[in-house]
Amino acid sequence: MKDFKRHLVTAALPYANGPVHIGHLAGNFLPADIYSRYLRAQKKDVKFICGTDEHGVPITIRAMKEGVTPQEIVDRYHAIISESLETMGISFDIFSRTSKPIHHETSQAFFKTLYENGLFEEKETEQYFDEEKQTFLADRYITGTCPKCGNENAYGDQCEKCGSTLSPDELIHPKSTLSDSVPVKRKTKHWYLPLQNYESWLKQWIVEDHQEWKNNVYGQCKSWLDNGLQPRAMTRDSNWGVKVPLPDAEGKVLYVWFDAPIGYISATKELTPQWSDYWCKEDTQLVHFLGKDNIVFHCIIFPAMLKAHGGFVLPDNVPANEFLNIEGEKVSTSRNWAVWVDEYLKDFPDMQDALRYVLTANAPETKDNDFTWKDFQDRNNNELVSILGNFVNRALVLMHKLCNGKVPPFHADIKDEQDDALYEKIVGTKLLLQQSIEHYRFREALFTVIDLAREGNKYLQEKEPWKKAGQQEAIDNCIHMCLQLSANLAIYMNPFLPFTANKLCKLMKVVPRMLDWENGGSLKLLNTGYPLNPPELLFRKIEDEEIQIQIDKLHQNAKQKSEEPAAVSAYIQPPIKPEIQFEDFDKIDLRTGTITSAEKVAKADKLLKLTIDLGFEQRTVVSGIALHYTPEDVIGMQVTLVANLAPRKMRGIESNGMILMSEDAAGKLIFVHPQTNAANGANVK
Ligand code: B3M
Ligand code: ZN
Repeated sequence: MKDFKRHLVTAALPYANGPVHIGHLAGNFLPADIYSRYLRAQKKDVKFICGTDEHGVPITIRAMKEGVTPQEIVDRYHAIISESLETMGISFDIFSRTSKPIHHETSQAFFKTLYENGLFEEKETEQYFDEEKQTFLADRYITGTCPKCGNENAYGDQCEKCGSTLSPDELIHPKSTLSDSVPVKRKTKHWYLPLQNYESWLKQWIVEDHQEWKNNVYGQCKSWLDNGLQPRAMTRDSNWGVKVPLPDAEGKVLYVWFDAPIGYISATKELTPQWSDYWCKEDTQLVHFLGKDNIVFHCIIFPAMLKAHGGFVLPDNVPANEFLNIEGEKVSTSRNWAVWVDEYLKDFPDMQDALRYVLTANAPETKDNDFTWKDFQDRNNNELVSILGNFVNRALVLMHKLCNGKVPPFHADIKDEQDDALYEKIVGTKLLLQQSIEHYRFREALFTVIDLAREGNKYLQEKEPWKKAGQQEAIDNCIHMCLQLSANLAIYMNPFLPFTANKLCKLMKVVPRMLDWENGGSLKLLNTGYPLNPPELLFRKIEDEEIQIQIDKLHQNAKQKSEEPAAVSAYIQPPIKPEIQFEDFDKIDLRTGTITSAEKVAKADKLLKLTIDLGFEQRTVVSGIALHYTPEDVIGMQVTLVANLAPRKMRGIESNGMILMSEDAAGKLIFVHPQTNAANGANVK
């Protein structure tokens, strides 16, 4: 590895719109943690940065569905996510959140620098608009068919199926996720980053200078660049997010993928006054860990922003992982087809390392991979328990049984080739681990650790100290080697299985400092004659019943979710319309009336034809409430009518007036009518 002075490791900021699942661990947090722990064990200067991503449409959609504020959502899930990740031993130096003022200030300052240097293109364009919800539709507010892969549930900014980055205009048959309606186009102004201006630089920086990046990352970036870059809006119409720091930007916020990556910088600022050493000095290694759906934002858009701003380091590597499927199916939070980390921790308390092990062993490092509970049980029982745990336990048990519970001396005069071979393996493993970890091949690294434990079992089996009664020196040498090997295994497993490494330190009565990487390969980690604690099992077997419970739970949860009432359509308070004078309002003539007849309008699934009794006349009104009410529902209902609205033809029927409707948090239309029965034809003022 190039000799960097300091290391900045980031893990993609999880949206604070729900708990984290094991796919997040496997794809993003675990590899970042393994890498950070490895660097720390080498006593490198490391800052491991993360936090929750608290803006953007995923948050507001969740808030709308629950009828609460976005702040309530992000407060809830920031707490759940940080608790889950901390318990899993993801050792961030800071886990911040992008709703903090320091992040707003940092993002706004970043935006202002680009703006003041004239690096944005200010454009008024036609954007999709939901007339029913009175809001512009960007990102996840709009869905449609992906033009690249045909996925019918692609979003306005991204297709989660093929990872393509999209714009709403590219969607085929777009529709609003807020009201299911077909959106119209409306003018709005935004500030665009002209990515095409950075295309040749990005080609040089990635295609020429970073050919060592993982194929899945390099390939996606190259195809992106080969297709040519377009200007990308870096602001949105919303009232939730980092406000655009410009005077003529009321109701506009920064695009979440503009502010979120700046969250790495603001969190570092929050962590240390020396933040600029990490972000602005060339001898810092910046490594971004993430899932494949975030590659373009971390390899193309954020680097272009950093380049435009100037003065920041660029990522040395972006070792993105692919996706982890569950029991052969893609993780789906909407179908609740996921293994939630907080639930795992409740069902398998103190078994963090079992999950860390299996998710690393099965990590989707080069292709999508699959997690099954059966495989989880098999790897735990056949690898952790039977190979690693079994070897250490035999070494400790035999020490207590054959060497009075103390580390026996090593008699060099009877050292043999088996001892030499095992020592070579211990030293060789350290070099292999360094190679694998520094190339972000964590699965390979973990298998190297297990292979070394296998060698220990083989060595024990060949030496058979339990059959060497009367040959104490031979017994001493064997147990001595096995104990020194156990100590080396603690060092080597530590980045992957920190809980077990620390448990092993306690059993061997050594301080955690022994886990420093430089101690790996030594046969002097445990002092001769030193008493060790009584052996304890490092891992426990997982029984079939436990696994069956998890499999049933997964299917039951998914069933429940599908039985749940369709998620309520999103609700959003539309912005207040421009101010009017009282005289304007006074022109409207509002009356109460009673619906005396109602019928569906042919070939118009949203319309009902109503007859409304105003006392002094019967009025025909066509109303768009048929998706919410049947004719039977509304007969006899008192309504408030706009009585002097110019007549208009709807599906060939002349409609004279309009009834007033509001809606509940679920987006269901509800009548605005008198609290009790008013006289038909009475004024409403
Ligand atoms: N929150 C997307 C995601 O959770 C986004 C990552 C931001 S990293 C700056 O997949
Ligand atoms: Zn697609």
